[in-house]
Amino acid sequence: MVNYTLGEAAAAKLPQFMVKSVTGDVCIAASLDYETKPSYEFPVIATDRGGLSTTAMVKIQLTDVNDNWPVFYPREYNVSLREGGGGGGGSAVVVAVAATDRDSGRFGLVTYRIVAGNEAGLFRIDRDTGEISVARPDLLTNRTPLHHLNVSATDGGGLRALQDAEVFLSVTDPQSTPPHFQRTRYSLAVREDVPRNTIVGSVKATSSDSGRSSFE
Ligand SMILES: [Ca+2]
Ligand SMILES: [Ca+2]
Repeated sequence: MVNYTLGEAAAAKLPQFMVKSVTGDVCIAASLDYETKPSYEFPVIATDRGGLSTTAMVKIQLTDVNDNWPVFYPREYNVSLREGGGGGGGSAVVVAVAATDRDSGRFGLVTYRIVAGNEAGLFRIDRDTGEISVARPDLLTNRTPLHHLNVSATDGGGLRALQDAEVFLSVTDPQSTPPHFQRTRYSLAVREDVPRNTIVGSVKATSSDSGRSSFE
Protein backbone atom coordinates (compact mmCIF):
# COMPACT_ATOMS: atom_id res chain seq x y z
CA MET A 1 0.00 0.00 0.00
CA VAL A 2 1.45 3.29 -1.16
CA ASN A 3 0.35 6.78 -0.23
CA TYR A 4 0.82 9.69 -2.66
CA THR A 5 1.32 13.34 -1.72
CA LEU A 6 2.48 16.51 -3.39
CA GLY A 7 5.86 17.65 -2.14
CA GLU A 8 5.26 19.92 0.84
CA ALA A 9 6.66 23.04 -0.79
CA ALA A 10 4.74 22.32 -4.01
CA ALA A 11 1.44 21.79 -2.19
CA ALA A 12 1.72 25.25 -0.62
CA LYS A 13 2.71 26.95 -3.88
CA LEU A 14 0.41 25.14 -6.30
CA PRO A 15 -3.26 25.35 -5.37
CA GLN A 16 -3.99 24.41 -9.02
CA PHE A 17 -3.10 20.75 -8.53
CA MET A 18 -3.77 17.93 -6.08
CA VAL A 19 -2.86 14.29 -6.01
CA LYS A 20 -5.25 11.64 -4.69
CA SER A 21 -3.43 9.89 -1.91
CA VAL A 22 -4.77 6.38 -2.63
CA THR A 23 -4.83 6.29 -6.43
CA GLY A 24 -2.07 8.75 -7.36
CA ASP A 25 -4.45 10.58 -9.73
CA VAL A 26 -3.26 14.11 -10.41
CA CYS A 27 -6.27 16.46 -10.46
CA ILE A 28 -6.98 20.10 -11.21
CA ALA A 29 -7.97 21.93 -8.03
CA ALA A 30 -8.21 25.54 -9.27
CA SER A 31 -8.59 27.30 -12.60
CA LEU A 32 -5.65 27.49 -14.99
CA ASP A 33 -4.62 30.27 -17.35
CA TYR A 34 -2.12 29.72 -20.13
CA GLU A 35 -1.44 33.46 -20.42
CA THR A 36 -0.44 33.64 -16.73
CA LYS A 37 1.58 30.40 -16.56
CA PRO A 38 1.89 27.93 -19.44
CA SER A 39 3.64 25.06 -17.60
CA TYR A 40 4.17 23.59 -14.16
CA GLU A 41 6.57 21.14 -12.65
CA PHE A 42 6.26 19.64 -9.19
CA PRO A 43 7.30 16.56 -7.18
CA VAL A 44 4.93 13.77 -6.12
CA ILE A 45 6.05 11.62 -3.22
CA ALA A 46 5.08 7.98 -2.80
CA THR A 47 5.36 6.66 0.76
CA ASP A 48 4.84 3.05 1.88
CA ARG A 49 3.59 1.79 5.23
CA GLY A 50 7.10 1.33 6.47
CA GLY A 51 7.72 5.05 5.94
CA LEU A 52 10.04 4.64 2.99
CA SER A 53 9.47 7.13 0.21
CA THR A 54 10.48 8.01 -3.31
CA THR A 55 9.86 11.05 -5.48
CA ALA A 56 8.87 11.57 -9.11
CA MET A 57 8.63 14.88 -10.94
CA VAL A 58 5.42 15.70 -12.79
CA LYS A 59 5.50 18.22 -15.59
CA ILE A 60 2.24 19.79 -16.77
CA GLN A 61 2.18 21.58 -20.11
CA LEU A 62 -0.98 23.63 -20.75
CA THR A 63 -2.46 23.97 -24.23
CA ASP A 64 -3.54 27.46 -25.19
CA VAL A 65 -7.21 28.03 -25.96
CA ASN A 66 -8.69 31.13 -27.56
CA ASP A 67 -10.00 32.87 -24.44
CA ASN A 68 -8.90 36.46 -25.16
CA TRP A 69 -10.52 38.95 -27.51
CA PRO A 70 -8.38 41.45 -29.42
CA VAL A 71 -8.43 44.86 -27.74
CA PHE A 72 -7.73 48.16 -29.48
CA TYR A 73 -5.35 50.55 -27.76
CA PRO A 74 -5.87 53.36 -28.44
CA ARG A 75 -9.43 53.01 -29.63
CA GLU A 76 -9.73 56.44 -31.29
CA TYR A 77 -7.45 57.95 -33.90
CA ASN A 78 -7.48 61.50 -35.29
CA VAL A 79 -5.75 62.33 -38.54
CA SER A 80 -5.48 65.45 -40.71
CA LEU A 81 -5.20 64.89 -44.45
CA ARG A 82 -4.36 67.31 -47.23
CA GLU A 83 -6.94 67.74 -49.93
CA GLY A 84 -5.97 65.56 -52.90
CA GLY A 85 -3.96 63.30 -50.61
CA GLY A 86 -0.84 65.40 -51.01
CA GLY A 87 2.10 65.21 -48.69
CA GLY A 88 3.83 61.92 -49.20
CA GLY A 89 1.92 60.64 -52.20
CA GLY A 90 -1.49 59.06 -52.50
CA SER A 91 -0.59 55.63 -51.17
CA ALA A 92 1.29 56.85 -48.10
CA VAL A 93 0.18 55.40 -44.79
CA VAL A 94 -1.85 58.03 -42.94
CA VAL A 95 -2.41 56.18 -39.67
CA ALA A 96 -1.96 52.69 -38.22
CA VAL A 97 -4.49 51.20 -35.82
CA ALA A 98 -3.35 48.59 -33.30
CA ALA A 99 -5.08 45.87 -31.32
CA THR A 100 -3.43 43.28 -29.12
CA ASP A 101 -4.55 39.79 -28.14
CA ARG A 102 -2.97 37.93 -25.23
CA ASP A 103 -3.32 34.47 -26.75
CA SER A 104 -0.43 32.75 -28.50
CA GLY A 105 -0.05 31.58 -32.09
CA ARG A 106 -2.95 32.11 -34.45
CA PHE A 107 -5.33 32.73 -31.54
CA GLY A 108 -3.36 35.90 -30.88
CA LEU A 109 -2.86 36.91 -34.51
CA VAL A 110 -4.99 39.97 -35.32
CA THR A 111 -6.33 40.99 -38.71
CA TYR A 112 -8.00 44.32 -39.43
CA ARG A 113 -10.91 45.35 -41.62
CA ILE A 114 -12.71 48.62 -42.31
CA VAL A 115 -16.32 47.79 -41.47
CA ALA A 116 -18.02 51.18 -41.87
CA GLY A 117 -17.43 54.60 -43.37
CA ASN A 118 -15.56 53.50 -46.48
CA GLU A 119 -18.49 53.02 -48.85
CA ALA A 120 -16.77 55.11 -51.58
CA GLY A 121 -13.57 53.08 -51.31
CA LEU A 122 -11.53 56.16 -50.43
CA PHE A 123 -9.33 54.33 -47.96
CA ARG A 124 -7.73 50.94 -47.73
CA ILE A 125 -6.27 49.02 -44.83
CA ASP A 126 -3.47 46.49 -44.66
CA ARG A 127 -5.26 43.62 -42.96
CA ASP A 128 -2.10 42.40 -41.21
CA THR A 129 -0.50 45.67 -40.05
CA GLY A 130 -3.57 47.89 -39.56
CA GLU A 131 -2.00 50.61 -41.71
CA ILE A 132 -4.58 52.82 -43.39
CA SER A 133 -3.77 54.65 -46.60
CA VAL A 134 -5.67 56.72 -49.14
CA ALA A 135 -6.75 54.56 -52.07
CA ARG A 136 -8.47 57.35 -54.05
CA PRO A 137 -6.63 60.65 -53.45
CA ASP A 138 -8.69 62.22 -56.27
CA LEU A 139 -11.83 61.84 -54.14
CA LEU A 140 -10.26 63.50 -51.13
CA THR A 141 -11.74 67.02 -51.20
CA ASN A 142 -12.83 69.34 -48.45
CA ARG A 143 -16.37 69.26 -49.76
CA THR A 144 -16.52 66.22 -47.49
CA PRO A 145 -14.07 67.42 -44.87
CA LEU A 146 -14.70 64.68 -42.33
CA HIS A 147 -14.49 60.92 -42.65
CA HIS A 148 -15.23 58.45 -39.92
CA LEU A 149 -14.09 54.85 -40.26
CA ASN A 150 -14.87 51.91 -38.03
CA VAL A 151 -12.16 49.24 -38.01
CA SER A 152 -12.63 45.75 -36.65
CA ALA A 153 -9.94 43.45 -35.27
CA THR A 154 -10.42 39.68 -35.44
CA ASP A 155 -8.08 36.98 -34.16
CA GLY A 156 -7.20 33.74 -35.93
CA GLY A 157 -9.84 31.88 -33.95
CA GLY A 158 -12.63 34.19 -35.09
CA LEU A 159 -13.03 36.33 -31.94
CA ARG A 160 -13.70 39.95 -32.85
CA ALA A 161 -12.76 42.93 -30.65
CA LEU A 162 -15.81 43.88 -28.61
CA GLN A 163 -15.27 47.53 -29.57
CA ASP A 164 -14.18 48.63 -33.03
CA ALA A 165 -11.54 51.30 -33.44
CA GLU A 166 -12.81 54.68 -34.63
CA VAL A 167 -10.72 56.71 -37.04
CA PHE A 168 -11.58 60.37 -37.62
CA LEU A 169 -9.96 61.86 -40.70
CA SER A 170 -10.31 65.54 -41.48
CA VAL A 171 -9.44 66.91 -44.91
CA THR A 172 -7.69 70.28 -44.77
CA ASP A 173 -7.35 72.92 -47.42
CA PRO A 174 -4.04 72.50 -49.32
CA GLN A 175 -3.21 76.15 -48.60
CA SER A 176 -3.44 75.76 -44.87
CA THR A 177 -0.56 74.14 -43.10
CA PRO A 178 -0.64 72.49 -39.72
CA PRO A 179 1.02 74.33 -36.83
CA HIS A 180 4.70 73.66 -36.51
CA PHE A 181 6.98 73.64 -33.52
CA GLN A 182 9.84 76.12 -33.55
CA ARG A 183 12.15 73.26 -32.72
CA THR A 184 11.66 69.53 -33.25
CA ARG A 185 13.39 68.53 -30.02
CA TYR A 186 13.50 70.20 -26.65
CA SER A 187 15.93 69.12 -23.94
CA LEU A 188 15.14 70.35 -20.46
CA ALA A 189 17.21 69.79 -17.33
CA VAL A 190 15.24 69.42 -14.11
CA ARG A 191 16.41 68.87 -10.55
CA GLU A 192 14.75 65.81 -9.07
CA ASP A 193 13.51 67.71 -6.01
CA VAL A 194 11.61 70.56 -7.71
CA PRO A 195 8.14 71.15 -6.30
CA ARG A 196 4.96 70.57 -8.31
CA ASN A 197 3.94 73.23 -10.85
CA THR A 198 7.49 74.46 -11.29
CA ILE A 199 7.90 75.63 -14.89
CA VAL A 200 10.86 73.80 -16.37
CA GLY A 201 10.72 75.29 -19.85
CA SER A 202 8.17 75.81 -22.58
CA VAL A 203 7.45 74.57 -26.06
CA LYS A 204 6.05 76.77 -28.78
CA ALA A 205 4.35 76.10 -32.08
CA THR A 206 3.19 78.66 -34.62
CA SER A 207 0.29 78.46 -37.00
CA SER A 208 0.04 79.98 -40.45
CA ASP A 209 -3.61 80.91 -40.20
CA SER A 210 -3.91 84.33 -38.61
CA GLY A 211 -4.35 83.32 -35.02
CA ARG A 212 -7.93 82.18 -35.32
CA SER A 213 -8.25 78.59 -36.41
CA SER A 214 -11.50 77.82 -38.20
CA PHE A 215 -11.76 74.20 -37.11
CA GLU A 216 -10.10 71.89 -34.69
CA1 LIG B 1 -7.54 35.52 -29.04
CA1 LIG C 1 -5.43 31.66 -24.18
